[in-house]
Amino acid sequence: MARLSIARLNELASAALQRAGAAPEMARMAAAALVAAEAQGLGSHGLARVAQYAGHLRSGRVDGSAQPTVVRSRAAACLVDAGEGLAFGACALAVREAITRARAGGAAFAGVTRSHHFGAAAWHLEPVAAAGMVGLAFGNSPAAMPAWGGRRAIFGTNPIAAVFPRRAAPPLVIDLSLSEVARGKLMVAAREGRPIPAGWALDKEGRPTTDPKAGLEGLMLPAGGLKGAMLALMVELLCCALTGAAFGFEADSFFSEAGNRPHLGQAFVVIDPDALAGSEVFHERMETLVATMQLDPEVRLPGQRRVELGQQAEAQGIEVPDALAAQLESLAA
Ligand code: NDP
Ligand code: PYC
Repeated sequence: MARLSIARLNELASAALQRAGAAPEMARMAAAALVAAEAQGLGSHGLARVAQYAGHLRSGRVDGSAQPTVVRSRAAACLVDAGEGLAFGACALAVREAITRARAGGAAFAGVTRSHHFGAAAWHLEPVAAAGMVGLAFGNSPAAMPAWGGRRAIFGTNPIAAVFPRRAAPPLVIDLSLSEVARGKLMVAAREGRPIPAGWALDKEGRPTTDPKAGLEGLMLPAGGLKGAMLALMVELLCCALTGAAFGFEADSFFSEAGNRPHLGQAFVVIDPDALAGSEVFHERMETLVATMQLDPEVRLPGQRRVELGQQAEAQGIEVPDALAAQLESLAA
């Protein structure tokens, strides 16, 4: 294992993406998101994605010079075109727009179209919590799960996230894929030669498997069965029907360098508590629920683990497997 500082990892990831063709700002924003995910213990959406994004930039699946722009706009809603670039600049623009519009109108929806992988969904909501507002994020991804009852991959693993700000504590952050786990966890298990628990995936013949490579060739299982499949359907419609983006089944897998420009969609909702019961009431209600949950010492708050790991990584750097560190160095060199 190599221990590298956050600053060094940002330099390496950003250099690797620029070398593959990303404009400096696009590379910087993607690197910051991937390094933060790694720091917060989300290896499935962290440094391992640098090589994947670099491959997509090199093969033309991503336009490294794309400039996200607002292409449609009304008071409480807008649409951002990511221009086939990496997703992070487009999502940041959408979230900034949604915060401004929610401050004026109480709530806002911002969609993103012609986009790519947006990493860990909750990353995009940090500015929402910092602005004292509630945020929701949704994203679709290349098909990996069947519609309920089917055998063919139609929906992505389609993450959803929510942030709820707190006055004297880090926000509550809920962030999950609608498959039993993120597909990236199979990618990490395959790289480390570890089996996966039964119940995460089926092989390409439709049999339950504990082999991550077989699972990557097969299907992911929806979180909680029928209910995860219904939520994944809802995310496809929110992110694509409203924005014009491509459905999961229209996007080629991210796990191969070759393929189409995925044209995925993302959606963000921002709500200002002041427009409803008001901030005082919102914070009183939040703290009452949190305190009640914490009466049980075995309960931990979602998001807490990420904050603790992130602070530890800031202070001590991150341990990166030698092979991954060598891959980053070579992509950046
Ligand atoms: P997990 O199953 O690891 O976690 C899901 C949620 O449950 C998190 O909010 C987590 O909080 C919380 N949680 C887990 N255990 C506990 C516990 N014991 N007590 C309280 N809360 C708990 O997530 P997934 O594998 O489903 O997803 C991982 C990441 O992958 C997410 O960031 C997601 O956005 C991303 N993803 C991105 C995709 C894309 O296309 N861009 C596709 C799929 C996933 P905590 O973080 O604090 O552990
Ligand atoms: O981790 O589920 C996942 C995922 C889907 C697309 C890219 N990553």
